[in-house]
Amino acid sequence: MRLRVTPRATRWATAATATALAVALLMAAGPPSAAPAHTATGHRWITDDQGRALVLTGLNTASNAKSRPDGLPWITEADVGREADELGSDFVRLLIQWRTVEPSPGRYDDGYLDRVAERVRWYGARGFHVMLDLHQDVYGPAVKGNGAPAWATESDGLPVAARDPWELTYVEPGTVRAFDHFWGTRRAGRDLRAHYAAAWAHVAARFADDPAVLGYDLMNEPFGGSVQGPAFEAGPLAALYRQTIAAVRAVDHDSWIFVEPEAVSANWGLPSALPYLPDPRGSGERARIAYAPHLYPLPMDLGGGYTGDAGKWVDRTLASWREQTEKTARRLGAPVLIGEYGLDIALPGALRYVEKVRALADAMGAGTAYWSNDPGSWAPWDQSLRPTPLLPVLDRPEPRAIAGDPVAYGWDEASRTLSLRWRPQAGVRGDTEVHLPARFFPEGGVVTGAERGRWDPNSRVLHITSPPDGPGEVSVRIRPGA
Ligand code: MNI
Repeated sequence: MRLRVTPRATRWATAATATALAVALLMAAGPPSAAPAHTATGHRWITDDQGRALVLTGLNTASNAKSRPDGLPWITEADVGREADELGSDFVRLLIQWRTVEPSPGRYDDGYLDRVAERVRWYGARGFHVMLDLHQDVYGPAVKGNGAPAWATESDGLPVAARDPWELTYVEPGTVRAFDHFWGTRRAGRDLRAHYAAAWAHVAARFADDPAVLGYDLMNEPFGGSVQGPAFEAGPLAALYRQTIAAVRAVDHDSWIFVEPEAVSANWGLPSALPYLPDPRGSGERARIAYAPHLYPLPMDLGGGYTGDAGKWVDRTLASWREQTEKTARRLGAPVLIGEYGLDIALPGALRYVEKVRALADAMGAGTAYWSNDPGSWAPWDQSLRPTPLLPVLDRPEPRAIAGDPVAYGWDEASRTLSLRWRPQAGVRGDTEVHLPARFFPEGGVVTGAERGRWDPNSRVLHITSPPDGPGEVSVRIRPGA
């Protein structure tokens, strides 16, 4: 399997399998359980330590951490600097691996966490927010995937053949068995979930007081082995999340905890049955559980571009993905972050697709992490670290932090206008900050409306201070300055 800059499947032979799986999952998805009365029904936001709503924009860094023995991504500090200067990211989904956190049962490698912390400092020095992602695909290296250590892989000697496309390795007998033993759904055995939760507690204790670390993505693209759909999400997956949330909260009261749905299904815009997950730090506005699903429309998994009939199918997927994501987020009382979206930018219509996803995220009030920061055909930089045509598309005018309750925001390229509305909230400190790329705002931006803007040419951020006794709603439009 090729894990680095993962190529999508190109053979339509897999379409039948994938469609059958999708139909089976659609039929299996039952009605979600009712939201508890204390769950917020309005839109929730990921907030910073000043209470500002964050619109996070960045890259997944990086796929090659999956396969490198040291479990670290390829980047140096200079690459983080390039990302800040050329791309204008303020967020990173940083991949870490269970195998390198806990190389033998109950023994943690703090040297590894030191090296992760060093990378967190590179980002923190440039004002980024970091989300740590305990990544897995296809369970772990012992069954031809990445993530789990060999000691936590029990495949009962069943075979695993590496399949092309790599996603099919998920359904090899040994891989399914390893997942079943992890989830404890086949027989009583070693409690691997307790190890997983304890490993997270160890990581969270290390980063609880690190101001650059916003939170933790508990498991990348969960897969249920032989238990699928609602039985998996409302059963063993929710149980693992509750156990891990409790373990993290025992050492870290305030960081955001991100949960993902079962990947196959939710990635394609199908329903998730993930239930409400209480946060021990409090309910309603106090809870800091966020929902971080991925977005990979099936026609693109099958190697299609954003064009023709496949393009129409992609548009339908985007609409159902939004509807299902918002439904699940309401049930969870959680803000949304698109933890992954991405594609080979050589595919026809690829750049239009990326613009479309970003506009969708703006309309949903969701942050985005593009997959991925691995130089090559999926990335904003090529193998020589020269910008690809994706870079300017990703570097889009965007609010970063909003000092109140956002109402709406969006970029209109035709009129070169970023519009932004919010309601100031008591107790929220700091400015509203808007990132304005040089491509559209060579001389910075000017604000229309009662508010004043202060342009910082170095960070390319416009700071907007709203009057403390301002109106109920602030509405500004930002246009290129002279
Ligand atoms: O496309 C997937 C994906 C497809 C199918 C399955 N199963 C059959 C369980 C699981 C996942 N994932 C999309 C991307 N996510 C990883 C990293 O998290 C990337 O390498 C994939 O491109």
